[in-house]
Amino acid sequence: MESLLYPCINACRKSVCLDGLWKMQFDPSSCGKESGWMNGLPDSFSMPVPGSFADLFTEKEYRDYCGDFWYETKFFLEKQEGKEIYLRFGSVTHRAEVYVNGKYAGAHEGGFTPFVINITDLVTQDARNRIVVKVNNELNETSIPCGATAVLSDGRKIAKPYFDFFNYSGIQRSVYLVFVPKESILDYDTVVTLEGTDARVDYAIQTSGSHEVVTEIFDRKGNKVAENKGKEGALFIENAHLWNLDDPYLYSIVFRIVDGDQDIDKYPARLGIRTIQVQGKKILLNGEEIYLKGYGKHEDFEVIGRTFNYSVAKRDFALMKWSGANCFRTSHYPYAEEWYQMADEEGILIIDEVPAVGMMRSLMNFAAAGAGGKDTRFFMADIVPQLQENHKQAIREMIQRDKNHPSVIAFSIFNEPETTYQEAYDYFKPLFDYARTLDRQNRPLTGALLVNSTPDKCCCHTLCDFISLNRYYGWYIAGGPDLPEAEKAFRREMDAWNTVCENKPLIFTEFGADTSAFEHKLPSVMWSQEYQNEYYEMNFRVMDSYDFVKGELVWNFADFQTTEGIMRVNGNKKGIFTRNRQPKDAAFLLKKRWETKS
Ligand code: CKU
Repeated sequence: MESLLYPCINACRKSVCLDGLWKMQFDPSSCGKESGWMNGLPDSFSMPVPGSFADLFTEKEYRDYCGDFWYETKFFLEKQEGKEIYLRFGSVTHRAEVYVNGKYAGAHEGGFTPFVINITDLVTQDARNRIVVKVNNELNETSIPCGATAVLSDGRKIAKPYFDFFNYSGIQRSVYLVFVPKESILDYDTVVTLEGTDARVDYAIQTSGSHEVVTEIFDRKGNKVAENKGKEGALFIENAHLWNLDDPYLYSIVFRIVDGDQDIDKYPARLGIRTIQVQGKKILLNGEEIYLKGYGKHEDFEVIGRTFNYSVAKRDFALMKWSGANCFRTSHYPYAEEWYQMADEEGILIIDEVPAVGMMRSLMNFAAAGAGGKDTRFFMADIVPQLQENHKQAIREMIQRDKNHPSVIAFSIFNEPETTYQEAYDYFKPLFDYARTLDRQNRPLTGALLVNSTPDKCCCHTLCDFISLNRYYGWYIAGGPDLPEAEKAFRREMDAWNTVCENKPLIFTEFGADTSAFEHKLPSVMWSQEYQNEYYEMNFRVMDSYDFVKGELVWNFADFQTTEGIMRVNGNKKGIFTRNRQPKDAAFLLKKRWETKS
C-alpha cells in the first residue's frame, strides 16, 4: 500500500521539502511528451511551488489556461544508506504524470489529495537529479470535480466547471522527498472509547515488515501514560484528558518498529481523546450534545488562489473563533493537511468533503455546458464506471489521509448531485458502503443536498447519518420583497423533513445571500449588507422552530473567486467576511447568535 503519512524528521526518517521556484511551461498542443520535455523544459518561465498559477499572471489567456502544462526542478541527493526514497506531492490539480531523470515514475488522478511515488531506483545518489511533472487541469464528466472543457475557435481550451469556484490548478501543495527505512510504518488507525473517566484507544498499525511494533502514548508534559506491543491492540489511559472544543488537549502517540532495543522506524503523531456519534436526533461529542455553528469555506485568497498559507489559515481560525463558530465544512474538496492539524490544535470541528461536486446538468451548476431545462439525469451508464472509480479513489485517499484527526467528525460524500432518480441511489449506495469499510471510527457520513432534493423526491438522503441541506430561501428562491413568501415555502419544506427526521438530525451545510461589502440601503435591497442580515434573521427564525435542526454552516466564510459569468461579480460575494478577511455587518449578527446558541 501507499503510505500517505505526513512527512516528519526523526532518527529513523527524514524529509526534504522541495518547495521553491520551479520551472514551468504551457503545452497547449500537447507536444511535450513526444518532444522529450521529461528530459528538461525547452522554454520555461519560473513558477512558485506550491502555487495556483492563475492569479500570478497579467495575461488573461494564461490565467484561464486549460490543458497540459509542465513543471521541472532539480535537487542534489546526498548519499543514503538503506533508505527507500519517495517523492510526495500534497496535491497536483487535477492530474499528474511524474518523470525522474527522464524516466516515467508514476501518475495520479485527482487534484486534492496527496500521492507518493517510490523513486529509489530512479535517482542517482551524490548527484543532482531532475523531476519533471506533466500536469493537466481539464474537467470532464468523469473527473472529480465534474465539468467540461470547451474549445474556442482559435483552438484554445477553456474549463467549464459544473461548480461555483475557480478552477485553480497546478502543483498546489508542498512537495517532499521522504526517506524511510526499508521496513517502515505505512499507516495507522485509532479508535477511542470512553469508559467512565478512562479512555480505551484501540489501534491498528500497518508496516511493510514483520518486526515487533511498540506503541506509546505521552501526555503534554511528556509522561508516558500507556504502552502496548503488537500491530493491533488496545491502550488504556486512566483519567483521560478529553479533546474538547474549549480545551483541545492533544496527547502524542508514537509508533515504533523495533529489533531488540533498536528502533527500525518511528512515527510520532497527535492523538485527541474524543468520540463522535449520531444518536437519534442528536450529534454527540464525547457523549454530550453539540450544535454545529460555522461555515462552508474554500481554500481561496487573493493572489495565492488555493495555495495553503499559514498566516491566512491562522487568521481564518481567529475569525471563526471570534464569531463563535465551532465547525466548518471543507467545501468542496479536502483541504491542505495543515488545515486539519490546526483545527486539532484550535478545537474546531471539520466535516471533510470529497471533491464530488457538479454531478448535475442544469443551469444552477453554473455550467455553460449544462443543459438547463432538459433531462437532468447525470448518472448514466456511459459515465458511471469511470466516475465511480475516480470517486472511490477520492474517498479512499481522503479517509486514509484524514481519519486520525480528532477535528474530523464526519465525511461528506457528495455536494449537490442529482438525487431524484433511482440511478443516483444506485450510484451512491456502493460509495457510502465503501466509505464505511474505510473508517474504523465509523464516523457519520453525509452529503449536501440541493434544493430539488426534497424529502419526497430525494432517493439518497436515506444513505446519510445526518441530513445536510443547502438551501437558499430568500436568495435563489423568493428574494427581496418576497422574503415573507420565502419563509413560508421554507417552513413547508421543513414540515416535510420533520417526518423524515423523526430519528435523524439535520444540519444546514449552506444558506446565504450575495452581499457587496460596499452597499448599504434602508430599506434593504438584495446585495446590501442590510439584506444579508434580514436574510439570516429569517433563516434562523425558521431553523429555530424545528428541534431536529442540529447545525448551521453559513455560505460562505469569505468571498471567493469563481468562473466569470452573469451570476458572479468578480467572484461569489456570499462571504460573511470579504476576500481579504474583514467583516461584513452579518459577521456581528452571527457572533451575537453563536456566542449564546447551543
Ligand atoms: C453556492 C444552487 C446552490 C449551489 N451551491 C453550491 C456552492 O458551491 C455555491 O457557491 C450554492 C452559491 O453561492 O450559489
